[in-house]
Amino acid sequence: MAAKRTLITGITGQDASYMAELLLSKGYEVFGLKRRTSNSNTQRISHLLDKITILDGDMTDSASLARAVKTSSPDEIYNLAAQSFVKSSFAQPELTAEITGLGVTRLLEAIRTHAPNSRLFQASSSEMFGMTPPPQNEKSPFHPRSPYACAKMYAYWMIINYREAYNLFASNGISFNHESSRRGSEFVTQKIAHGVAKIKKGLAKELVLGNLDAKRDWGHARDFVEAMWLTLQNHEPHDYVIATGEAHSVREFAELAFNTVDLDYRAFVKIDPQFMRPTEVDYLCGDCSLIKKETGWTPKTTFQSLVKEMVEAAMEAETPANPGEEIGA
Ligand code: NAP
Ligand code: F7E
Repeated sequence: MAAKRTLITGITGQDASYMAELLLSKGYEVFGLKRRTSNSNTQRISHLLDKITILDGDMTDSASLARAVKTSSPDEIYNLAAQSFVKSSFAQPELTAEITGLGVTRLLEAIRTHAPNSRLFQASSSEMFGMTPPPQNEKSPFHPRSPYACAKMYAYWMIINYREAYNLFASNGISFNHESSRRGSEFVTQKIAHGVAKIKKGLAKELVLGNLDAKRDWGHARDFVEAMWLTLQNHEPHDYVIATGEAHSVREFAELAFNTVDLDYRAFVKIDPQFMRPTEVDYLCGDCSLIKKETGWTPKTTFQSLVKEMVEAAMEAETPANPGEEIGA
């Protein structure tokens, strides 16, 4: 039997790096959509570059998406591209809508024209629940609290609309936060992990954060891409919440991360309102019983081992000769 073919958008991102590893291990032929950048940004997939085919394209450019879909002729498509940083979406709401929202419509049109029998996974977000109290599941109402979440809402409904209107096999995975040592440096978990490592090694004196009371349901990206793959192996397209079912505050994350290297976070963490958001999402905790029941998926990584893994990786990466980037955002 011929190998299955897949197109992954956002191939330079955290999730795509794990998704490409997973699909290669299953024998897929992998194509990755990458936008042009002035500097190389393929660090997360450098170990995979001789095994996958990179296609040039941008979520804001319909023709490039159509070409990518036509060239890859995929059985499965994982749309992991987005302007994914919530805080930046307040500064760049229109760009976020273009990439994270309208980009999905462009991709759906390319699929409808060139690969109508393929299966599409859309990376929807728990941010869409926003103000809705936990536990959040597939039946919970949405109340987005950022331009990012609004863009994801638009994309979510376009997936459902194209499924109903054109019979496309298109599914939303409503993922809660998932992290790893490959997480972007501005997200709070990675900012804390590297802040801890810098302080422990004498490369920084403090770590400046925003709202320590926000609660998130944090899982591991490696576990979450498995749920994404399982979502597309269903007989029918279906939207699922992907989560661990356990929430912790930013404060708890910081406390545990500092404890990992025998430090007390209270001595080093400072608060600066510049890291707060105009509208915050206070408490996300997913109820993932449906995907567990229907696909057998279950998250494997505990909160404690996630924090430990991220701090240990940061300790290895941060050296006086290579002090990493300034931690902003
Ligand atoms: P990420 O690390 O920020 O990766 C995003 C990817 O999208 C990068 O490869 C980025 O390319 C690419 N991209 C951005 N703008 C683009 C454009 N105009 N055209 C083409 N590609 C573009 O995000 P992630 O954490 O892997 O998340 C993957 C997806 O899941 C995203 O859609 C995100 O919104 C969603 N999601 C993530 C989480 C989470 O906790 N990680 C939770 C829920 C949903 P560059 O490298 O060039 O910037
Ligand atoms: O913030 C608080 C911040 O930026 C988490 C994306 O993958 O998950 C992610 O979005 C919490 C927020 O992730 C700092 O206010 C405190 O309450 O790591 P974050 P996020 O906004 O939850 C969802 C599901 C996605 O879909 C997104 O794509 O931490 N916080 N102090 C801080 N956050 C940051 N970044 N920096 C701080 O200094």
